[in-house]
Amino acid sequence: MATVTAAQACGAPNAEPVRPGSRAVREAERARRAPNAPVVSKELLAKPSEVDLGGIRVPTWTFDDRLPGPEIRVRRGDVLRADLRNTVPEGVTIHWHGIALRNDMDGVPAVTQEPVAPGERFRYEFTVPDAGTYFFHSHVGMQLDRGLYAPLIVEDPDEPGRYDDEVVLVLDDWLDGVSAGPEAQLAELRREGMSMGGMGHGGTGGMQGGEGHGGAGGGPLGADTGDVDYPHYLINGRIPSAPFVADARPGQRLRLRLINPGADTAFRVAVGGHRMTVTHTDGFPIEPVETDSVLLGMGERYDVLVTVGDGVFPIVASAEGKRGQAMALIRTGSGTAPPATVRPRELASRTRMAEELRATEPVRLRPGEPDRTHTLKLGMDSSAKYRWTINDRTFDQREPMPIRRGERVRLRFVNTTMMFHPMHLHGHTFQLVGGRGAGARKDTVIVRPLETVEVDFQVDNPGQWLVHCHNTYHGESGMMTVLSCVA
Ligand SMILES: [Cu+2]
Repeated sequence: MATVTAAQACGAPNAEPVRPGSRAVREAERARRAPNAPVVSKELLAKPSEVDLGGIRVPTWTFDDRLPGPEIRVRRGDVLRADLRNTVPEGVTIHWHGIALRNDMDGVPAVTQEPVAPGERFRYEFTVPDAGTYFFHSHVGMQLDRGLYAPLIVEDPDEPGRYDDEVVLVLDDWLDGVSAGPEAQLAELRREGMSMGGMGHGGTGGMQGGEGHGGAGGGPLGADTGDVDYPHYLINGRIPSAPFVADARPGQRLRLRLINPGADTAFRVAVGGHRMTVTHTDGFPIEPVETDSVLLGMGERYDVLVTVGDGVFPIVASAEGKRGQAMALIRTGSGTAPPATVRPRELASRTRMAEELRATEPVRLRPGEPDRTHTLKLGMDSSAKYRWTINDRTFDQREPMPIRRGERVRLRFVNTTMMFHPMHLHGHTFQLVGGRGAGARKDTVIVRPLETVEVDFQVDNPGQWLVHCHNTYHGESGMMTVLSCVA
């Protein structure tokens, strides 16, 4: 079948796609970089490893033998130089999730680079323009559902610092080395189809129940929240019976940086006995709101402030609509640790969704109408067992969608399926449209069953940019496409 180029799709015969290796990409990087920008160097070794989940040892693939991989911490404006050496038996890339970086460092196979072959090295080097909570992960195949992920924290030198200390909490759904590995799990879904594979019982969901919020019953994400029934859920690589513990002092104000690199699980997070104040989502600040819990789709991040009491408190990340949970502890004084199955009452009340949030004034897009709108119909091919599509096409059949530098582009995600899809855009941070205007700035947005969500962004970063469902099983089964900058 003939490939349709972005230029043809655009209808302008002289419009050429801006390639990752093009001069426009190099010049955009030069414009971002301050003359004496500090360089932060990091070596990353992708390797087969055995990790301890808390009494359960499992073989998997890691960065530097750790789960999560080693945290990288830089300041806004720094240059991050990360030298990847790959010793796992498949090609690996690193995607710097949420960072508006130069296109040739974005780590997307078939779009921005070839996977780094076993035994090979690759140097990622780019300016980090925005502060916030991010993470990095391999973007090859099902590797995100192994251990190839780690937090990336970008500090803001000018931030007023309205907190005493911070805790990075990385959530995950885990099966690698326990039950079937991710490739076998995907093969089973393709063999059995969604209704029989994985969750296998129609996804009874609704454990949190009765919010009347979503389009398909159950909790706010609908009745069917996932395809895979995981044996374990983790916070910072630990199961609830041997949890990660954060030590603090009573009365301290903690900034919790919540990151969901899970492959097929949304997490509802609450701190027992505490309310939280949400301050950021996907790295960018919002007008603070109080809540009992936040809900993170795959690929999303939330920063919340908690003023901790005296004692030992659970941070529970409940697998939304599934059985099971992850747990960590905050310990500020004496007290008995709660059991691994503790269900803080904060989980039961209504959670905050992204569309209720407003960007702070400095990070809002200027009010205005889009120059161009692309509709992305999220679908499932009912004639195939497990085939997820955007505009009726899988990734290998994609028709890149043209965008032009300087344009304001609207993406309209139309979900025609009965599952939610956390849609992630590379290279840009969009703004949610609707509500009271000035929606949150994000790079990943939950699109609930049968729902339409619109987001706007300013095309200010030239290149070829992936947009895809961050459910790894959906993405790998076709639900990815490319926004193609044309010049
Ligand atoms: Cu999806």
